[in-house]
Amino acid sequence: MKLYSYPAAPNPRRLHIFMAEKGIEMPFEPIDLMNGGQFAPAFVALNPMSTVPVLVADDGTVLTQVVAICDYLEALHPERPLLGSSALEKGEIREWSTRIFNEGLMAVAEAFRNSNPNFANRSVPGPLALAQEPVLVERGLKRLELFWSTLDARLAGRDFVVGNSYTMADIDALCTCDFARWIRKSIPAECTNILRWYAAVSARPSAKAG
Ligand SMILES: N[C@@H](CCC(=O)N[C@@H](CS)C(=O)NCC(=O)O)C(=O)O
Repeated sequence: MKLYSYPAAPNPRRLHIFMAEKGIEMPFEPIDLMNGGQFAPAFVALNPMSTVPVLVADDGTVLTQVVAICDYLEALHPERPLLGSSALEKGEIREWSTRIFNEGLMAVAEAFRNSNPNFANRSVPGPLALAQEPVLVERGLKRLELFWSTLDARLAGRDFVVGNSYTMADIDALCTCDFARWIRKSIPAECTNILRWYAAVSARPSAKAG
């Protein structure tokens, strides 16, 4: 098994925190996103979408999605479940992970990739050279405002996004909060539930991954 990654980027970081929580280690090859490593021919042959993380299983199967890699690793290492134990827990964690990804992380990504000069003509990951659209910065920021209020309401009276223990939903929310700093947005002062939760989850040793 081998992992190709750039742990500081928000999507790979979701996986690295997941692995740190479960104590999983594996051979690792860094792909330097800052210097075009994702477009090197050998990596494109592995993942034509030029995104990280990528996991190559022992039989050569290639997984390119954080959720797919986490599903696979959770099945191999069921101890300390991060994707739920009961049927309903699994559903609720996937519900919140997906919402946090779509409504939070993608909102930040939309604002970031359409404004940062280093991403000119790279407003979406992958081989398409798509120009930045200022209107998408505005849209991403509006979506982020809604995300803050959604997450704050969810965390009222709760220590974790789902259930009574730390799960993938917390990992996704933590990575989204930290990614928001890349567009100089921090958790709003009025979101006291998020701030309380963030202080606790960011103090976990696994938060240093990525
Ligand atoms: N859907 C993929 C998204 C992965 C993704 O977008 N990764 C970003 C880093 S956060 C990437 O590889 N970007 C390459 C680029 O910007 O060229 C997943 O969930 O794993």
